[in-house]
Amino acid sequence: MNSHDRAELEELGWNDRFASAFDALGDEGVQPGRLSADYGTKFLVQLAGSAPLATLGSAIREARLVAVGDWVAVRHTSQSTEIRAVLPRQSAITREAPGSETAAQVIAANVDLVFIATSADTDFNLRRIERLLTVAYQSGAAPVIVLTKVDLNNPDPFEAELETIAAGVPLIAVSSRTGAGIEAVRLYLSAGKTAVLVGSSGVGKSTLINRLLGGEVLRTAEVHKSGQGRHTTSHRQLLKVPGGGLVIDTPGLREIQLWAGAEALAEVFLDIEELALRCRFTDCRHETEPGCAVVAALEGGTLEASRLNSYRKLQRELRAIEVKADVRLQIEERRKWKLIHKTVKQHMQVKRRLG
Ligand SMILES: Nc1nc2c(ncn2[C@@H]2O[C@H](COP(=O)(O)OP(=O)(O)OP(=O)(O)O)[C@@H](O)[C@H]2O)c(=O)[nH]1
Ligand SMILES: [Mg+2]
Ligand SMILES: [Zn+2]
Repeated sequence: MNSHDRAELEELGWNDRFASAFDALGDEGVQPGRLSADYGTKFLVQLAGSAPLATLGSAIREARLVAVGDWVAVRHTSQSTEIRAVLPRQSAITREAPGSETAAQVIAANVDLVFIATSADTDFNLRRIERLLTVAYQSGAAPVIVLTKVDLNNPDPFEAELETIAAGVPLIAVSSRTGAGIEAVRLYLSAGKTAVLVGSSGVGKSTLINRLLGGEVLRTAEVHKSGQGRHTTSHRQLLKVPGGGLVIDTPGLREIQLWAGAEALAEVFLDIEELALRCRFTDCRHETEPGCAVVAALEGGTLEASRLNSYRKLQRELRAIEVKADVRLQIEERRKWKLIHKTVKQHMQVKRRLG
């Protein structure tokens, strides 16, 4: 590969790890490209110098094995372009595939940032943001919350509510109508870095991307009270942002089914996890157990019942999809640490009392 081609691929997110995975294929007849749109049976692939429509090679066959954002090896001739291999992913946003028990569906591959979009209007829903945060943490990409349509309402109360569930997560208030916050979003994008926008249908994901691109590239539509106009974006698409960076538009998820590990859950619900450390029993279910710190916080008013409910709900879902033994192992491991922390704490207390 010449240096010009390499520079072009780097703008698309190519790096040394992808390069060595590609070299390891040992196939002279293929070149690397990034899958930038998924049309079901055809896929747009960005190569150095061109962007042909590709089909799946016989070694891949199933469309669900590739996702927008994937780096692929293609055989490209004047007659056809065929995807021969998918390079190992460095991160992926996944959700449980509809109708399937265990298969995870990849929403976007090789992403560095997840912009969680939520609008400052009646569609605002903290529980949904918690879910999306969990999905983001699980993916290996960093979350950023984007509060959209702030021209419609005063963003302060929305921001205050977000603060209660996502302290420490960057938050940007934007209006694609007035242009407020768009440059702040752009600051998160840099050459070769990929961001994905997720959030309900109609929150203004595509409109925001059009703003970043500086033109009406993506179709957007008004949402009527009847719900019509929802799901305007029908396929996932990766786009290059002028000035650096890449962004993936996704259709508003109908149901973001949780496909996240226990660790991600713990990160989103740190407050509850911390309370749980103070329960008398390490396997406390925070129901009727004596000495339960979670129930105490609930009664004392420092923990919202709705927050505990969504924690419980996510935990149940997690248990339902927790099929892999390694996830169970992680939980066991966490329990062990919890015990250790607890003994250390007790030890310190005893020491303090004696000293
Ligand atoms: N007032 C206001 N309206 C906005 C803003 N951004 C988007 N909209 C409107 O919200 C509607 C939905 O916007 P889209 O960008 O299509 O929403 P989306 O999130 O891409 O929706 P899906 O593709 O269905 O997932 C359109 O009518 C937009 O004009 C904004 O900042 N302020
Ligand atoms: Mg859209
Ligand atoms: Zn408890």
